[in-house]
Amino acid sequence: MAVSVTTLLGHNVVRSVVLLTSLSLSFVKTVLVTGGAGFIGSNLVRHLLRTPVRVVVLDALTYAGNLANLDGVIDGERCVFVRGTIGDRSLVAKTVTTYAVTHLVNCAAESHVDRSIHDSRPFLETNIMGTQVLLDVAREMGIQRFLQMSTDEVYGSLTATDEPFSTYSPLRPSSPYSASKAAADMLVGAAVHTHGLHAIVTRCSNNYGPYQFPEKFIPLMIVNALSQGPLPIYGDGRQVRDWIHVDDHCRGVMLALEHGNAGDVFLFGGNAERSNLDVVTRIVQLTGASASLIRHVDDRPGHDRRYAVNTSDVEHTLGWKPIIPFEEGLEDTVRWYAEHSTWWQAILSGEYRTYVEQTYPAPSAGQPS
Ligand code: NAD
Ligand code: TDX
Repeated sequence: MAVSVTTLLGHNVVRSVVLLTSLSLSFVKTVLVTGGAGFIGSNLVRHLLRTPVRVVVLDALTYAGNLANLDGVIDGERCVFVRGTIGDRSLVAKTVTTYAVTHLVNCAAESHVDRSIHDSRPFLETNIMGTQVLLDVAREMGIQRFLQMSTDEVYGSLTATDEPFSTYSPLRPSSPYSASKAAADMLVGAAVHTHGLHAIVTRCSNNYGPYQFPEKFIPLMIVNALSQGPLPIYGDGRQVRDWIHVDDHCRGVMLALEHGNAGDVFLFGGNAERSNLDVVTRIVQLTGASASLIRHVDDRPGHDRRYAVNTSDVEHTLGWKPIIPFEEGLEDTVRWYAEHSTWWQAILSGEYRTYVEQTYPAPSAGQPS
């Protein structure tokens, strides 16, 4: 086993494999977190490691995947890293076998709406085809629980007077990103219905917190405000998002993984609807930047006006509710970015890519990638 993985994954991983083949029996649960080097995935890995499980991270390290998000976490024993894409069936199957994976949480995705408008192909490949590969392998290898991390954006856009989304809302995705996520959700449903896979879908509103890639609204605004850069607001800035701290989301995902029944859909939100203008104004105050940095720019094509989530279902079924008030979470997040400028400066300069390629070279041509 270790020999064939050597050729695929390189020496760091092989050391982990050798160590872990002897350790594998001592872990009751081994959770495979795909996309675990991204924003939510890396936060979830930290949450999981506070419980008695082993975690395996499988991540392609796209532009959004950053090993610095897992600094001090990967130890080759309780937390193992494998570089590769969820679209590579043989790699996924090998990873599941090697580490005796029992649970799978799929956080791997192309996640930025604006990028999906420019080029939808990677979204279809990873979010749809990649998810199907994971479902197939999970079924073939008898994985006990599969959790698909999805988004409230699958429900489309609300008007100011609409009721918040609930699990009964119809799927009406409006961007290539949200359409790809809705397609994946339906494939998960099909795997439950047709093959009896124990799979769960979680749909969450807009996350914020540490390690979020600074292309998304809140980290982009914080980073630009801290460096006196422009703060681009799409259109009139009156669009509304429901913001949830990533820690609240991760707590919900852990509960759903443990207590969810096959076919369940859980909807998480922060009960914190704010307009984009309100959020950027608060970030300007917290960073001490000048409000003159705020610039209205062209609107996003097809821009969803409002998202809002009814969380009463999960309060009953999982006993979960968001506990981090938005104002407090935003203040903590601004502080985190101010104290971790080396993290985001390495991203802005592209320096982290060099580190990624040196540490975990991508599988070369001829090998499965
Ligand atoms: P992210 O873009 O920060 O991270 C995605 C991670 O997936 C990266 O580490 C990337 O390298 C990895 N990845 C991409 N393609 C891959 C592939 N083919 N194989 C393996 N790894 C791959 O995204 P995020 O914000 O952490 O979102 C995680 C999940 O949560 C996504 O499914 C997203 O749709 C969903 N979600 C996000 C939010 C949000 O506000 N960020 C809200 C609700 C749901
Ligand atoms: O520069 C900007 N200016 C701006 O006005 C950016 C990047 C965004 N915006 C607006 C667009 C949205 O109304 O801010 C809002 C939030 O934008 P994003 O951070 O791109 O998030 P959104 O499009 O709402 O989608 C996010 O939430 C749901 C995540 O990116 C998805 O992965 C998740 O599923």
